[in-house]
Amino acid sequence: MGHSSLLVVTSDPTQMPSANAELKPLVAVVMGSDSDLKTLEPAIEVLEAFEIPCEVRVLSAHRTPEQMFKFGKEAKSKGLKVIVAGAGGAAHLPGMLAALTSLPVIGVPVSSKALAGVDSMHSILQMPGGIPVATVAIGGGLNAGLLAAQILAIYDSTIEEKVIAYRQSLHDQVVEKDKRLLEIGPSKYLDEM
Ligand code: RP5
Repeated sequence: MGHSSLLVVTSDPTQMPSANAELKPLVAVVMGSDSDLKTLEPAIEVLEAFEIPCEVRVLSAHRTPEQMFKFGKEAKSKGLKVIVAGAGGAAHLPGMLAALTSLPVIGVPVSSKALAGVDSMHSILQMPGGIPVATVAIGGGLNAGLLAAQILAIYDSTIEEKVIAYRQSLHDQVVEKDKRLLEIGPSKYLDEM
């Protein structure tokens, strides 16, 4: 796994802990099927890059409801602080987990074959009053991981510094691109892309 925008937070990627490191997980990244893993991968990557221990699970609201229920009921007492939950189609996992725990749940709509993820988005987004799920864009794994980090950053200044450094790196990349575009013009720039 690797993401160029994240290089700012560690100069040596080999020193990054794995997603399922020995440390007690603070974030859970859960998905309805292993077919969702590609979509959730950027969330796992950014949490790894920020050195936030996380637990990665496949838990289906429909195929393994008992496992999902147990996970949701035990999440808080295990020390988890935030749950990132991705699902596609009739995407009930994020909402069901939100119903089972008071921890914040960030929902990631996974793009579906039939409806390009609009079904997933509506399933995750349209929660009844009282049981919120913070829903990111269709396929928005990266933002889900970042939002989880930002929630933890409220009380952890080390994580806050990493969030700020990450944003600075985004800023610097755009400034650099603008500079290059001005230097060589759009047609040469496109040739280089
Ligand atoms: C949902 O059904 C999963 O979240 C997944 O996005 C979708 C399809 O699952 P698979 O048939 O690929 O296992 O529960």
